Amino acid sequence: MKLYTVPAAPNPTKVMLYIAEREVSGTDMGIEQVRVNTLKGEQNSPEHLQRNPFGALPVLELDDGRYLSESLSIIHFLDEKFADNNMLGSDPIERSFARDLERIVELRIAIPIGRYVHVTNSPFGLPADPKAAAEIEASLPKALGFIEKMLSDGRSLLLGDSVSIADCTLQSGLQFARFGKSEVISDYPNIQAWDQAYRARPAALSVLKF
Ligand SMILES: N[C@@H](CCC(=O)N[C@@H](CS)C(=O)NCC(=O)O)C(=O)O
Repeated sequence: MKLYTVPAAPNPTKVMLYIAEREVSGTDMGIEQVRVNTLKGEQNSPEHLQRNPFGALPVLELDDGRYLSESLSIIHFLDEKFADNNMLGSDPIERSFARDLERIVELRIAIPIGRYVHVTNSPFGLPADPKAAAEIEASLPKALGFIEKMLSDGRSLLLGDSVSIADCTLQSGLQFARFGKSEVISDYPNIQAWDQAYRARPAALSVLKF
């Protein structure tokens, strides 16, 4: 299989962190990672549009030549395909809580951070939009406060002591904030501590660039 991806972008990073975490814990998925340079617009090349007509990353090319083009679908596919020692586990309740928190983190933190970077300091050179930036600044504290409170019991990772897909997604969003020089967690000491600890993990060290 091949993963078409790009460093620093949140959705590709989420999948790269998931794969790296699984590799560190002993699962070699044999996935070749192929870089598509979004700063050069390669995601809109005819070659990539044939993989994903929406011109986005990541894309997982299966061995039969078909493509999965949504980051979470890719993670769920890999977690089911390589089920031994998988990240989501087999308990329906634990799996559901991990998925639930991942959705909260992506929809309420990672996606708004992605938009925030693009309206304040876009790597694609998009025009600044102070009104949109202010709206996102106003919306983020509710979700960040929720995570801050969750971490206040001293747990090392978002769902306890085992890494989850929510950790991968939160770090992918926070890396993009660092890439875009957006300070989003300075008022949240528990999230800062989580961030430092997560970034020291071997999987994170092998994936993160910022
Ligand atoms: N819902 C998709 C979103 C994919 C997406 O928007 N990827 C971004 C990078 S984080 C991208 O490829 N952007 C390039 C572009 O929009 O031109 C997923 O979760 O994979």
